[in-house]
Amino acid sequence: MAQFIINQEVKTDTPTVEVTLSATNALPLGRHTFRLVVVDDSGNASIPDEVVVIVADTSAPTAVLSAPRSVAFSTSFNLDGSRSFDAGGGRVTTYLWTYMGQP
Ligand SMILES: [Ca+2]
Repeated sequence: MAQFIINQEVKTDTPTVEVTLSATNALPLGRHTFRLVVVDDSGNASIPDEVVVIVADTSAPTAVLSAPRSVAFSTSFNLDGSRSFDAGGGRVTTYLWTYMGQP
C-alpha cells in the first residue's frame, strides 16, 4: 500500500506496490503515467520504464425524477432531474425524457 504523489518516489524492496486509492483519495478520470527505475545490489540504476494507466468511469449514473404530485387541468409543469447523480468520477450531461402514457 502506498500513497503516490506526483514526482515523489515511492521506494520498496518488493517487486509490487499497491497504488492505494479510495473515494476521497482518487485519481481523476483520464491518463496517468507511472515510472519504474530498478536498482541492483551493486547500486546500478536502470533507465526508467513507464506505463500509462487510464482511469475510466465504468459506473452508470442514477436518475432521480421529481414532479408535482398533481397539477390543474391544462396547466404546464416541470419535470426535474437535477437530483440525478453519477458514480465513478463522472457527471450527468444528458437527460432523456419520455412520456409513458396513462397507466
Ligand atoms: Ca459514471
